[in-house]
This record gives sequence, structure tokens and C-alpha cells, in this order.
Amino acid sequence: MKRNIGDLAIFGGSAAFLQPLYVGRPNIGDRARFFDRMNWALDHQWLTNGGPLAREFEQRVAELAGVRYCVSTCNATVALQLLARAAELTGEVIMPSLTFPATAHAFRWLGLTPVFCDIDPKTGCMDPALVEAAITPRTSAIVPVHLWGRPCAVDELAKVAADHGVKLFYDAAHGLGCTSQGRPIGGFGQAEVFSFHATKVVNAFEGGAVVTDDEELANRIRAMHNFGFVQGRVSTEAGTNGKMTEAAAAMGLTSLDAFEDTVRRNEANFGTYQSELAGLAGLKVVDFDRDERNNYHYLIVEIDAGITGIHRDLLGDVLRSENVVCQRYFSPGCHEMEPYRSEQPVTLPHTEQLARKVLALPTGPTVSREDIRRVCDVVRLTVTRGHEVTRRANERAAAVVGGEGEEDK
Ligand code: T4K
Repeated sequence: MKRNIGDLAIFGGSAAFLQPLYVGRPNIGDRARFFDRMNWALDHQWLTNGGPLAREFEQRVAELAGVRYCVSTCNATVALQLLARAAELTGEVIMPSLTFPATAHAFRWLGLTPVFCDIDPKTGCMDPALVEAAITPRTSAIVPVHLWGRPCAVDELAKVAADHGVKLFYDAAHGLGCTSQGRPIGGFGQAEVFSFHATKVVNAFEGGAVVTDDEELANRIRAMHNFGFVQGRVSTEAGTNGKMTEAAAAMGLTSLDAFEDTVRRNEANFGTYQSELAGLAGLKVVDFDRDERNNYHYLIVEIDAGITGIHRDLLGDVLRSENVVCQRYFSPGCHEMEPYRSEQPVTLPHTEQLARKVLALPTGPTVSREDIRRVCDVVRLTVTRGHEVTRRANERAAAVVGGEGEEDK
């Protein structure tokens, strides 16, 4: 246990962890089961193009999402693009800036214009009133993000979309297994997109899926993700190659088998973080709505530098020195990154404020209660002595700059 700030690794103490403790370790599940599935695929020499494992994966994702159709893809970025093409989007697409850049890039890559909308600071998701205000005659769709698996204001957004005759598609990359008013994420809007990247609550190495109840949309996406083929090798329109391989599906199915266990462990970890960090002025563990089903996959803390005297970035540096590889999900917002920053400068006060404060800490089945206690030990010491840690870090930085100056002479 570290008692003094001199014990922190950033100031010369020994690191709390010998090996890096990561955010987003893959949830692999039963390795033997994965190899069984791989052997089955190899034995049958069927490796891709809508094989049986990909079909089984789609069925299980559709069940979990409570929808009729699921088209698996090579990743969620391509899934968003397939959706945009299949729905014939044009012009502007309204979306949050507080998200992974893939949300914006997917549409921008197709020549569409992402229009960034500010969030409701209470939820981190887009504020429906601001979405409505952002609609123009060029708007063809709204793409909200269920940030960190917290559902958006789905009823209000559905009303805005219907009132203005624009499409509503959700980026549900974080939302697998979560609900809003008891209804699973996956069934909102005309379609939703999941990610099964290695770092997600269910992983397929890389993978994604479009889920929907719209049969026509699903069929069109299925064709488009296989070069535009419906039957045989005659394309019906310009498609692409966005298919999920059988190896990815084998991983996805195995990770899905472990899903309930993963969520249970995430929830227990969340409880440990909450109790270990309770009562710490200026630091909040972002909560989940306990009346809903949550996957507890992203453990987010908000640090208020005005109260703690320490900025989120310095706390991040302190933790990384201890071998705790935390992540700034999601900072800066997309509107502060290129190409958007130069091409369409905009100010989003709530997004900017929250993006400056958030930090994702390690969780998942491979992170033990003892690991969390040690992480929180560092966080508590650093935050309660925030002013002192900041002063000392500044002094050290000044000394380094001064030292470099001496050498330059
Ligand atoms: N929409 C939203 C809202 C998203 O968050 C994302 C992706 C997308 C769309 C697009 O989905 P995909 O097209 O990727 O399916 C990671 C993921 O690459 C990205 O998929 C994810 N969001 C984002 C939130 O996180 P990075 O740049 O942070 O990844 P990386 O490689 O730095 O890894 C993050 C952490 O995970 C590290 O602590 C190390 C650990 N890790 C990573 C990999 C790849 C492992 O332990 N094992 C691994 O295999 O983006």
C-alpha cells in the first residue's frame, strides 16, 4: 500500500503492478470450445462467405438483441457504412462528438457530413432537443451512440426522427446485452450496429453486426456485404466485402458463451470500484441505471480538477507509471479532431467539459478484486493529495526543461 506521494512510481517509487493491467482485455471464454469450433471449420474446409458458424453467431446476437435479423460483418465501422449505403443516406448525419472516431469516420468516408451535436451532461448521450435543433433540409439520419452501454433517450429521439421524417440508426458498439425500459438495445430505431472488436464485451477478434426488424433493409445489407450478390455471382448493385469469417464467428460464439459470466464479473468489479472510491471528493464512478440490464463493460470515472486539484491527464500519467493502462474514452471529442476540427469548427460545451474529465479504468473477468483494490489505492492517494501531486509534477517538469536548457548551452 502506498502511503506517501513519494511512493508513487511517477516520483520514483516502485510500480504497483509488475505487468500492465489493461482496459479492454478480450473476453475469450472457454479456449477448448474455441479450438473445437476452429477444428470443425477446418475439418469442413468452410472458412467464410456466410458459413454455419457466422449464421449461428447471427442467430444468437439477434436473440440477445430481441430482433428478427442480424447480418454479421468484419467490424462495426463497415457495418455502419453498409447501413448508410443500404438506407441511401445523403447529406448530413447528426451524431455525437463524444464517441470513438469510427462513428464519424464511417459516414465521412462515404462522402456524408457528420454534424456533431452536444450531449446531455447527465447521460453523456445526445440531447434530443439539441438533435432537433440540428436538423436541416440536408439531414438524412440521426445516429446516436449508447455511450459506454448507457442507453440514449430512445423515446425522445424516435419522436424527433419521426416528426422530421429522418432515419434513426444507433451506434450500439458498447450496448450488447443492455436494456432501456426493459427492452434490449438492438431493437431501437430502424437498425442498430454492434461491435465485436477484441476489446468489446463480446469479441470476434474483429467483428460487427447490423441488427434490425426491417427485412428489406437486412436483405439489402446481406447482399451488399457480399459484393452485392443475392443469388449466384451476379451482383444486383455495387457491394463490398464486409463478411465475418468463420474464425471470427468461432471466437464470437465462444465469447458469447461466456457473456453472462463476463457481465457478472464486470458487475462485481463495478461494485468493488464503487466501494473503494466512495466518498472521494471530486471523483465519481459513473453509475448505471440499476433498473435496467447493463453489461458493466466500461468502468468510467469522472475527475473534477477544480475540486481535486489534479487534472484527468495527470492522474492518467500517474496510473500508467504504475502499469495501469487506463484510457481516455473518449477524449478529445471527434469535433476536436481532424478533419472535422478544420473543416467544420463548432463548440460543444457539455461534450468538451465531460471529455476533459473521463477516464476508463481496467475491468473485465481477468481483473481481480485485489487488482482493483491496488488501482484504487493509487487513485485515492493521488486524488486526495491532488494539489501536491500536481505541484510536484510541475516542479519535476520545470527541472527537466531547466536541465535541458543547461545542456543546450
Ligand atoms: N463506434 C463506437 C462507439 C466504438 O467505440 C467503436 C470502436 C466503433 C464504433 C468501431 O468498432 P470497430 O470497427 O472497431 O468494430 C479500441 C477498439 O479498437 C475500438 O474497436 C473501440 N471502439 C474502442 C473503444 O477501443 P483503441 O484505439 O483504444 O484500441 P487499442 O488497441 O489501443 O486497445 C485498447 C485496450 O485494449 C488497450 O488497453 C489494450 C487492450 N487490448 C487491445 C487489443 C487489440 C488487448 O488487451 N488485447 C487486444 O487484442 O480502440
